[in-house]
Amino acid sequence: MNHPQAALSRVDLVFTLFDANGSGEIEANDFEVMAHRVVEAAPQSDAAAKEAMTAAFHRYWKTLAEELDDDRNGRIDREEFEDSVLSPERFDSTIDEFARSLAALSDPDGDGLIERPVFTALMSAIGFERQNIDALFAALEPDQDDRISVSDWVDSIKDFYRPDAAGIPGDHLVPSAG
Ligand SMILES: [Ca+2]
Ligand SMILES: [Ca+2]
Ligand SMILES: [Ca+2]
Repeated sequence: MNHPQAALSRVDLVFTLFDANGSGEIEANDFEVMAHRVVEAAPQSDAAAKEAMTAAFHRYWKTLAEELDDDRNGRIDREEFEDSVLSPERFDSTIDEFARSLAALSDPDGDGLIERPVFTALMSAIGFERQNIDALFAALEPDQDDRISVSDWVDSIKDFYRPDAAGIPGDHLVPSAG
């Protein structure tokens, strides 16, 4: 298999961010921490949107644990996690639900558009760096009122996890070397 370095860099970044409690491995607690942080960053959203986001995080962990925890110790180390690029189709529906929940949380008024402060708050809660968040926002081509399209963002989240995707907006999230 031939996976571009860009895809591996994205996977490594996701691993680092998902290790929200900094233990060096990904475990159930990381998803509790991350879900709490993300929901707290969306004060304008209603309870249903927050519950959907929390449920999507829980499903995400469940899928990772089922698919990647080879030694069944309840934790996923970096090596186990990198195997996710080998079988991306196993994560499609989980990532789809995650992307849609995150997008819904970012669009509390349901007009299909995301304002920059809302986007920045959510992406910061996930753990991305401000400069990378700004670069992604620019790549998603904000309109004259500085808003991006929900569907473009959903597409870019899903692309982010596609091993064969290269030169995509989500690559702006990966800190460049040096
Ligand atoms: Ca951890
Ligand atoms: Ca393990
Ligand atoms: Ca909106």
